[in-house]
Amino acid sequence: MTLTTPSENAADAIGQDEELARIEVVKPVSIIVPTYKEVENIPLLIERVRKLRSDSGVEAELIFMDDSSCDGSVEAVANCGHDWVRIVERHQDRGLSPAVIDGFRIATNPVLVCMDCDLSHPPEKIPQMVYGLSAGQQMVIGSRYVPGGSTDDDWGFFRWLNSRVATLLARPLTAVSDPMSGFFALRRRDFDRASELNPVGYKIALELIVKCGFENVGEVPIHFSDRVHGESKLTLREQLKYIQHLRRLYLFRFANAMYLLQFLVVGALGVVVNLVVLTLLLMFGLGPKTAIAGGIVVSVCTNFLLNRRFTFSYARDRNPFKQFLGFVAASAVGMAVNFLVSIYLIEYVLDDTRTSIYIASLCGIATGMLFNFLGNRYLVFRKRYIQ
Ligand SMILES: Nc1nc2c(ncn2[C@@H]2O[C@H](COP(=O)(O)OP(=O)(O)O)[C@@H](O)[C@H]2O)c(=O)[nH]1
Ligand SMILES: [Mg+2]
Repeated sequence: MTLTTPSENAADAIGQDEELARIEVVKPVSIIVPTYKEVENIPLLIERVRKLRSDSGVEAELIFMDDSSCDGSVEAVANCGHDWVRIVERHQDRGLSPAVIDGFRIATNPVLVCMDCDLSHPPEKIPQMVYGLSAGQQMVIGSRYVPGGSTDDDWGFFRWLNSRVATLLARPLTAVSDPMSGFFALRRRDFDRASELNPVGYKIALELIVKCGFENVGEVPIHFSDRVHGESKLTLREQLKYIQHLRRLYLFRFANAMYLLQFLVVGALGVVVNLVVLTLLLMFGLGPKTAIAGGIVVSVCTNFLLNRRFTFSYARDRNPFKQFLGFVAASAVGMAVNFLVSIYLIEYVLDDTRTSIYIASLCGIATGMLFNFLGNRYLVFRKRYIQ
């Protein structure tokens, strides 16, 4: 392993000269670059990294993780004439994040860097990022949004807003100002400790921050240049996957609160279903008791399906019929309470006008839902819930 001292430039740029004395090494770096149809950019990035190596003394290997672009990328790397550059052609589990994770796994150096191939991210910032790691930070992000960071002028308002809203949605997970960045560095040993990596879409840095439990994340300002060659692969579909990704990360970080929240949201939808069915049955001339019972039965079924699909989705692979029986058994008390409270209110407290039936039904739903939740919380889904 080759160890070199950090460059003076990096220390100056990060503004922590006094700390330089206690920083001993800049470790060799593995730069992982996910690529898909980037043949024009590959030689340009190799040249930038070659210059970085010779100017800063940082020892770096450069690994392109290519998802079978078949556009001459493999040949471009083979012909570059540097033994510190290689390309891995992937044929399975395609996608940006899986490519980066695979790249980190095969990297040979103790510092891992991820960056785009399109020259949006300046490799010249890598020494400064590695310096941050040496100074104790767990991850260092090349950030557009810290003082000194910037983006090209032709970022339209909607692109800017999109990025900002995405960042805001991640705020409960991390206070980092640019967790959407695809340019970051971390230690290999921290990556190896990450549990259950399961990123969907593009936000691999956010995935690592949450799954590695990073609290000390540094940010280095970068100028984010728009790509000149090739096209962005960030489609609307990829952006929608972000919502799915966020849900998983929130579940990972705030498991118990998230289960409860989802159960309540499903319950609230159940109220709507219950009332719609009740209204329809009354319209068809059925009596209030039958209509209330019908609303309860239908909403219990939809609640089961939604809870199985979302709230307790980890249990989706289990037998649905058995689960339904368990759910019904656990909810039976809730249903009975719902029905009895509604009937009691109509018969003894209110009257049987339409408004009274609605009020009685809502009171029944609220009490029944409480029993329903307790039954599921402490019976059907008990083990996982407590974990
Ligand atoms: N291996 C692999 N790389 C990808 C894939 N999609 C995008 N990339 C690469 O990931 C990096 C970021 O993608 P890009 O299209 O620039 O996204 P943007 O910067 O958000 O517009 C680029 O180097 C792409 O070539 C993919 O499905 N597989
Ligand atoms: Mg890009």
